[in-house]
Amino acid sequence: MANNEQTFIMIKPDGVARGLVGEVIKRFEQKGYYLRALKMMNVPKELAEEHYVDLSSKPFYKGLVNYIVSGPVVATVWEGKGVVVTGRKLVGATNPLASEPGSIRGDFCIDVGRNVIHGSDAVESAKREIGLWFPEGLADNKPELKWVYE
Ligand code: RTP
Repeated sequence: MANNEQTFIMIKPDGVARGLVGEVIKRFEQKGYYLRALKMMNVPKELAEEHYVDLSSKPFYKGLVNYIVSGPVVATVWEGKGVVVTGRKLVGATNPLASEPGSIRGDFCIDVGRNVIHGSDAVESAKREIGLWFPEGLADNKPELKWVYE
């Protein structure tokens, strides 16, 4: 398993407004994952639509896009062994009422339409999303992580 696997994690507008940015970053950092990129931004509607294009036929799609563009988000890329699957565990189940306590959604939210955070669901979707949110590319001056891996 590659130590340089990447995932896209976005703190949604409710997470930013509620002051949960530090909490999210803390949880990924304390696990040992490396914060590879981070930016705070207002989301153009076209970007929100493209990010969630697979859900465009769902009844909640319009509301979902409106939610994502409603305020600033924090877009991040995290790197490390198994970060896609383990990142989803740190994030928790889509519906916060079904998310395990100890996960971010399990600890900090209630409604599926205000579930604080997004995490890529597969390595391939992570690649697509990182390309979409960071078209400028990622800095390549990563430090050596010699205390995390054997
Ligand atoms: P995300 O992409 O945000 O990490 O969420 P996910 O993979 O856990 O869930 P997905 O099924 O891809 O849904 C994307 C986002 O759409 C909103 N949603 N609303 N009202 C509803 O029934 C409903 N279902 C999903 C949530 O914000 C969910 O995270």
